[in-house]
Amino acid sequence: MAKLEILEFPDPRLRTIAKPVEQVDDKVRQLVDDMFETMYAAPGIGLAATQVNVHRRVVVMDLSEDQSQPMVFINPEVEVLDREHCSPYDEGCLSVPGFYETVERPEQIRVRALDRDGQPFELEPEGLLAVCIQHELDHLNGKLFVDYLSAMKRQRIRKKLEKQHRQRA
Ligand code: QAP
Ligand code: CO
Repeated sequence: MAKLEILEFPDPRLRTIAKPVEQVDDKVRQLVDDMFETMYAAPGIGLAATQVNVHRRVVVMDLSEDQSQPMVFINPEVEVLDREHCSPYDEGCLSVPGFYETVERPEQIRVRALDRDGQPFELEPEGLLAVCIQHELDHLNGKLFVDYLSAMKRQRIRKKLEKQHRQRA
């Protein structure tokens, strides 16, 4: 197991579009394990491979309080079942540390993905699960929750994070 480095906004590598996983093999399962270790250490509730600079379509999530509900989504696809009904949620992101902003997303979705054994499964998630999987799928497409905010809010967040990165260097 290894903890991986998390890329932070506005790192241009976060804009990479991830490629599908062709075969769910031990190498992919190793990545999944390392992503869980990284996410639990943070701590966070969701992490996409893009955020650890691996540009493959892999997402891990755990919404429980006690690391008891690990979920793996390989090559996830989201189908919006009702475009009209969106719900607001205060989102954060391990790649945008310290910032939470309200984002509206469709609440009725269906998710199809492969699990860590390469078996296909389907979900109709609700609430935070539905929000989180859409947030993570966005990462695989090079999109961040700050992209839904006004240019002014996004710029303010970018400036603050750039300043932190300069101070760290
Ligand atoms: C995505 O985000 C998410 O700012 C997962 O300082 C979050 O795990 C989807 C975190 C909320 C929907 C709603 C953020 C940790 C973790 C921070 C995370 C921070 C430390 C974020
Ligand atoms: Co995120």
